[in-house]
Order: sequence, then structure tokens, then C-alpha cells
Amino acid sequence: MERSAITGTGLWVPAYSISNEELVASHRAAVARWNEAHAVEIAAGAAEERDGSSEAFIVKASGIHRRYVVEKEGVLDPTRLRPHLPRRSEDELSVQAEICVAAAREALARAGREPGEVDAVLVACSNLQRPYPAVAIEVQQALGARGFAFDLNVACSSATFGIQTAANAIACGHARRALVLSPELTSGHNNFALREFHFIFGDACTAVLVERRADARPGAFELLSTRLQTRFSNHIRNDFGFLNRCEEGARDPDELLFRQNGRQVFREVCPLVSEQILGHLADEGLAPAALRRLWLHQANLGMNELIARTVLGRDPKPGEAPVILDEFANTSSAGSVIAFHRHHDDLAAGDLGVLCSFGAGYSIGSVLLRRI
Ligand code: CO8
Repeated sequence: MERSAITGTGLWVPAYSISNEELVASHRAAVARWNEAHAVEIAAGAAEERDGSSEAFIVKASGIHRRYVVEKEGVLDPTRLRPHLPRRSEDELSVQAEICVAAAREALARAGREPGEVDAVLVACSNLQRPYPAVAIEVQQALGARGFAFDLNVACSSATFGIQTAANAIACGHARRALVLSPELTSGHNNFALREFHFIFGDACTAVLVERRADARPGAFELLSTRLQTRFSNHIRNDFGFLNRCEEGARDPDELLFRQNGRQVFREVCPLVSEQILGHLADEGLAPAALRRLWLHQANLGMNELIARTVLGRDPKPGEAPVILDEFANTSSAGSVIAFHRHHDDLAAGDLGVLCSFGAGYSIGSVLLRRI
């Protein structure tokens, strides 16, 4: 069976960034409007008054300082709380395809490859802007790639599950070179009206080029093995879907956006992730001390510190488990790939690292990499 390697990564970063200060000011204005509009229900005990957000809480609870968004004015407008996206005609590239192409071109350039050499395109992310035709097929055409393309969604673990899918295609001889693209436009599906959720997410798109190990050049990362795990949980949920229009009975509109029981997720997911990484290393006959780097999913700083400490058996040294969530917030499946993209140049040939995602499902994916 052909082995595979990550030979290049790319990152599309939106042009706009929102600070906690800006986001909290917008949230407070929106809450004041909401409480005023619902004053009668609140007085009658039929609705609960909403509380405004706080910058101090956001930094302390999550480690997030700012986030990028595809469009800023609409998100910050307290009467709108979502991005403005001009509608595009069918002849134009869709927004998600456009950002995929940008990230893919960077990954290809870093690997020294041409789009025509790619024979599989996977778009792997939490939210897709339409069910069909697959965004991946649109990207395949826009790039001029060959072979086949499809979309897949495993929420925050979409990229790692996509990397394993790409490696499988290479191992079986279905493809020689596959792009795994994660166009995470979380601002389209985040609930900016509720203080528990409004600060969590940011937008970005990543690209990972997976090639046959035999075709990889020095500096690439050999994919030693992957581990995937899923376990059903309702603690992170989004009920938006094509059957909404058929449902009888009223639904709370907030159920059609991202929602979670964050504290429960924190408690349940951290041990699952640490156990998975430790088990994955043990299966490979490796001790945690062999790892030079942990590129973890970027949802919460406390979560990453706890997981790194449990895996390494000590506090991580600076840079051992790089953090990008302070700048990007949670970019869902793009997060761990951004950490990898930004923090791998200093590794030497033979160095080992684990790229690990975790999120809704629950879903956990770990990818063991060795620099060539
Ligand atoms: N400002 C001030 N106070 C606040 C705020 C705020 N913004 N938000 C909450 N509070 C209050 C609460 O109301 C609560 O008050 P009280 O004690 O009076 O009830 C108090 O602060 C404590 O609230 P929490 O218990 O919720 O606070 P935590 O310390 O648990 O922190 C976190 C909340 C930051 C969310 C934390 O629990 C966390 O990060 N958990 C991990 C979650 C996680 O990793 N989730 C992964 C989800 S991502 C994913 O799977 C991808 C989905 C697809 C993407 C979709 C894109 C939209």
C-alpha cells in the first residue's frame, strides 16, 4: 500500500478582524434592543431578560482576543448580527469555492505542484453553503484538477477525517495527490445574539495537500498513521437542515444555529482526546516524550493546556502546543491545520508531531506526522 505525506498547506485569512471590545459593544447594543422589545414578556415572566457580554469573561473563559470574519459591518450591526454577503449568480464562483481556491493555490505553490497534478479534491468543513452540486466539484473545475471531488462534514474534525480519507484514496491507488480544503465560514451560522456563543467563532479556510510518500520532497511530513473516533452527543448541536420546512410544530429559531453546553463539552471531551492521543502513540510504540509538537484543535485555551499537560505528563514548553485561537478564535476544522501551517518550519527531519481535532459529534481525529 502506498504511504502518504503532507507536502504543502495553505491558509486564506479574511480581510476583516473583530476585537472582543468591538464584539461586546455590538452585543450589548443588541441585548438592550432585545430587552426593550420583549419588556412585556419579561415583566410577565414569559421571557428572561438577556445579559450583556463582557471582554474580561471572554478572555478568561476562552483565551480568545479577536477573530477574522468574511464581512464585518453586518456582524457588528446590532440589528443584523450576521455578515452581509451579496448574492452571486450561478456563473460566479461561490464564496466557499473562492476561498478554497485561494488556500489551495498556496498549498500547491508550497509543495511545488500544479493544479493539474491533483486528482482528488475534498471539501471538508462544518457548514456547506448548499447541498449540491458539491462545492468540491466546483473547486475541482476552478482549479483545473483531475479525478474526483466530494464534500464531507464531521464538524470540527472534518479536516482530520478528510486527511485520512485522502490517505486511504492514495493507499488504494484511487488518487496520487489529494487536496483537503476546509472553508469555515462560521460567522454565517454563529448565534451572535447570545452571550454564551457570540465570541466563540471566526472564519478562515485551510488547504492540505496529501501526496504519495514516494513523491514527497525533504521538508514534507510523512503521515505515519491516523486515528478517528466518534461518540454521539447532543451537547453540541445545530438543527438547521432540509427537513425544517416540513416539520410540524414551532421550533425555537436559536436551534437552527450553533448551540452547545460548553462546560459539559469541556469536561467530556478533554479526557477523550488525551486518551486517544496516548493510545495512538502507544499503538505506534512511541512515548509522549518522542513528540516535538501538538497541533491541537483551537476552541479553548484551557482545554488545550489541559490536554497538552495530560499527554506530555508536564506543562508544555512555550511553542510545544502552539496557540492561534487568540487571533482566530475557533475556526472549527481549520483550527488545528492553521496551528500546523503557522508552526512547523522549525522542526528538523525525523521530528514527530500530532495534529488533533475534536468537536461536535463528538468527533476526534489524530494524525501522527514525521518530518522528512
Ligand atoms: N460574558 C459574560 N458572562 C458570560 C458570557 C459572556 N460572553 N457567556 C457566558 N457567561 C456567563 C454564563 O451565563 C454563566 O453565568 P451563570 O454562572 O450566572 O450561569 C457564567 O458566565 C459561566 O458560563 P459557562 O459555564 O458557560 O462558562 P465556561 O467557563 O464553561 O466557558 C466556554 C464557556 C468558553 C464555551 C467553555 O465552556 C468552552 O470553551 N468549552 C469547550 C467548548 C468546545 O470546545 N466546543 C467545541 C465546539 S466547536 C464545534 O464542535 C464545531 C461546531 C461547528 C461550527 C459551527 C460554526 C458556527
